[in-house]
Amino acid sequence: MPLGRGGLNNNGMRIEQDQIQQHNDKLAGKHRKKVAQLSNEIPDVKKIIRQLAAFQVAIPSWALGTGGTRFGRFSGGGEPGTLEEKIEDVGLLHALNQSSGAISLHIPWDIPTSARKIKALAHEHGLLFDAVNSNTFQDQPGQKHSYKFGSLQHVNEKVRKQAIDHNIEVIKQGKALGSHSLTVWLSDGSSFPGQLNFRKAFERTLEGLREIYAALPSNWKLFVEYKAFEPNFYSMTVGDWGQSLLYANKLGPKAYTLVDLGHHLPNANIEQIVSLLLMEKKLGGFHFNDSKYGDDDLTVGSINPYQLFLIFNELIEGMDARGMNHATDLGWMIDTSHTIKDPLEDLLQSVEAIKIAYAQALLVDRRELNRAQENNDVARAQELLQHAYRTDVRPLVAEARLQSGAALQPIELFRALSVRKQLIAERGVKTKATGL
Ligand code: PSV
Ligand code: MN
Repeated sequence: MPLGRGGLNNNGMRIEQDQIQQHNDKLAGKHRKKVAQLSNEIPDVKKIIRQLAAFQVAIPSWALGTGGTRFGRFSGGGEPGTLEEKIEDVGLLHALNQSSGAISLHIPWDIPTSARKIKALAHEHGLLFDAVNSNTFQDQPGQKHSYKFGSLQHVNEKVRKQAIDHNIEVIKQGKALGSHSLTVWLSDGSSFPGQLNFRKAFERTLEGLREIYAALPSNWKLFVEYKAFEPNFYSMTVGDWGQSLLYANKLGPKAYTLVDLGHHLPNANIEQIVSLLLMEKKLGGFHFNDSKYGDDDLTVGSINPYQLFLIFNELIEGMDARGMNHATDLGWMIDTSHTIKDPLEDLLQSVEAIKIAYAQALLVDRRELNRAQENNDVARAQELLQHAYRTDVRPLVAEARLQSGAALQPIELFRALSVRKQLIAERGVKTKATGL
């Protein structure tokens, strides 16, 4: 397909409105029929489409390059080598789906040389900065003290101080960009029984988090992310939602638990965790991904879309019970790492899966479900949930995109415009995005 306007310019690749328009015009006829059909079946379709259009998911800067495993890495070419290029990539995603209006940065992988210029560039692409992430799980070149035996939990006060200072520096960077939250994920823990005094490790970590918390601006949130195992294999100092909630409660009202879907032991009931964290007013946000075995970092919805739907079902139930705004009151972020797909296609799929699950959960007849629950009508409750889950809501998600000026079929357009080919022409075949 010829590029028409758009393509490469001085600020990198852009997708122009007329290219989206041409694409949509071709698909509009069939699309409209599907929306009309659903509108007959679903009450208040317009409201659902409005809610879908408002729902934005932040893209992690570290998912824009090809991820690797400890066995190797297969680069895909045209990866963003600079923060500017990462913003350009998220700009492309957002132009295609108008649903990825924010980027989540990882410091020091993404330190801006000029916050003002980076902010202006993001603004040009219609992007905001979501949570900034600190990194005390790797040693950086020239770093004075090693994190080999942990950071905030470390037995040596100097290591702890270094980790605290780093987090305070990340808050500073985030402030300059207009971010409003800090995500702290600690790889701290132990790999062998006897290595660590659990209580002391907890207390040291809490003490460090207290100092970081004290440095937060008044309108910021601190997200405490937990993970069951890896890189430590015997204990993790923030290993589950109970531990995260302990820290968040002890820290104060600006501290919350962050749920990364891949950070649980097999078969954990994540939807129940979500429901109870919401009840406690301590759910801060999400890292969406999918997995079969552990922290697989796979495309959202690729393995277990029903679980994703059940999580959104609890989210809506709990958020509505507390009068929360679905779009803005929690941090919605993706945390995936693609090893064999084109990262941009993969992220488009992830955002789509999230919005599908959200739309399906919006369809659940809450009054009827409540009645079924109160009457111990188990079969009816299951019917209600699965009726919503089995509804093909893709036309509604597409309609929300259409009304927002995005593409009816983002991946199709991404391919038709040969976006990856152009990025390779711009950046080269052998590129490597910063990150793991
Ligand atoms: C750790 O596995 C994690 O989920 C944390 O969110 C990190 O910030 C991210 O992945 C990237 O390593
Ligand atoms: Mn995560």
